[in-house]
Amino acid sequence: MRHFSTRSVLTFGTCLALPTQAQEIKQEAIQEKPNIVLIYADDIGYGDLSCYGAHRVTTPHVDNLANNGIRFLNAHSAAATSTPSRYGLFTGEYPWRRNGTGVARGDAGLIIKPHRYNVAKLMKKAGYTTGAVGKWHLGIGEETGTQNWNGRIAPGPYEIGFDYSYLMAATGDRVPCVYLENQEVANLDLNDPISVSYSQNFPGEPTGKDNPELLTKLRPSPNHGHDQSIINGISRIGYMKGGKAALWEDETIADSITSRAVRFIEQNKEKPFFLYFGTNDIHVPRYPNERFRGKTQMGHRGDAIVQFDWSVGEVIRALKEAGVYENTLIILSSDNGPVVDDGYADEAVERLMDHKPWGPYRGGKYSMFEAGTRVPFIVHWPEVVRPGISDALVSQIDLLGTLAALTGIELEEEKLSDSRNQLPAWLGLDNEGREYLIGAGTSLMIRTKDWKYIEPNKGRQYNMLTDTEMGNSPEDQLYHLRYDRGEYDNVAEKNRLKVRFFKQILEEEKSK
Ligand code: NG6
Ligand code: CA
Repeated sequence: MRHFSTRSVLTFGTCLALPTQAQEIKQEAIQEKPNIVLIYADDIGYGDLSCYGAHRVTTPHVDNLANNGIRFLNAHSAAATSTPSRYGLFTGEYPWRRNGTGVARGDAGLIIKPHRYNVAKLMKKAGYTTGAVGKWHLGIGEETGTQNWNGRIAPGPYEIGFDYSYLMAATGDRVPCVYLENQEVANLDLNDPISVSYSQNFPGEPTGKDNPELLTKLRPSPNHGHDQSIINGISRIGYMKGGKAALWEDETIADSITSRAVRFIEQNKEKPFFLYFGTNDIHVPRYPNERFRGKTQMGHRGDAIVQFDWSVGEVIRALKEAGVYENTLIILSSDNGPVVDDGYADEAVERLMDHKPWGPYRGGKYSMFEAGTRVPFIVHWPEVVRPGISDALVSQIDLLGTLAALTGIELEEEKLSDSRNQLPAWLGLDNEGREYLIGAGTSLMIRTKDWKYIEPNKGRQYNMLTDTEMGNSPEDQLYHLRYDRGEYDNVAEKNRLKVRFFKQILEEEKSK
């Protein structure tokens, strides 16, 4: 492993002091305003990519970014599920500070309020054209359940700073199963209007529960719900009616959203742009395109990883064709850790073999243990970043502070919230990163580079449905991650002082 010995100094607003001979070029690159592309995977675990050790699936495009950028070993999403992670990613505020940031329904109102400072607003201020493509899962419209899906829905991504959007409102398994382009349902026939409900079915509409014979593509796993409206032969969470011409087909979601991401790059290549590209892969229902079927021996889950890698390759190709690849900062990560059975009988469990989606870590999606939030994280910027591996403690919560530093915008503390400038670490010039990072599940936890403390709580310790060890315990839990990355040896009893110290920091953070 290459360790970076030089801690760089950062000067806001003017330039980066980089300790290399190529200093001038790099400063020029920064002053030129690099394009920024944030590729945000869904449910891809620490061990799901070949550059992170997977050998049952090959991800050449992602690996290429890793090999020519910085691959982080200790990087975290803000939470172990999607909505809170995305909330933290964009706002820089720990999601546990804010009610209403849990996994959002498909008809949730906009969760990031228009007055809230966030990454899109920052990038606009810095003179960028901003785009959001793919999975959103941050709500849209004023209030939950009040949207009229047959007109423009606001507030939404535009009101918080995105010039362009092409989005799935929530998740692949939640209605409405349509794309929203600039906050209007794409391809909608107004003679066949859309209605959505999360409380009751519409008379005469089939459901997975009552009409299992109509489930032609996937069935829900027993006791996992997912048995409401049937769209494209797959039953979902929530009820919807109408909008037939606008419905997505699961097997072409990657194609649809990737083509919009590519088009955004082509159309904006002349001026600096910020693109958030949230993939649907590898969230359930996993139903990859025929082109990717059988590319792994692991069935849909493995093939969806290959499909994700293809999407990454298309974005890279578009950047190259637009002539902006060299001066584009690409950040690739995932919203939370992996889950194998997340509610559809897609054979992910049966065909997993010796693949380890969670890498060497305990837990997974939903968990307070490491695999819940320790995710792949790659920073690639040919003009500036020297390839390497970093074990700095980095967090997606720092996107706001880091991009503010990069674009030379000074933010007041109130706007920064919990976000910090971690540009030196993200560019591979500082191998320490954050002093600590606070996460949450049923209770709070604090992680330093080497240690982790989880507050006692009464949450269930094991989720049988998803086969996840949740990391909850009525006792204090303290793990020395450097020697015990699997979190099996709780050393809280032997280190009462340390526990007290961590508790104190948590109390201070809670009271902020
Ligand atoms: C859960 C869903 C799961 C997934 C998750 C959100 C059930 C039983 N499970 O409630 O399938 O949709 O929510 O995943 O309904 S996330 O990655 O978007 O956070
Ligand atoms: Ca997710």
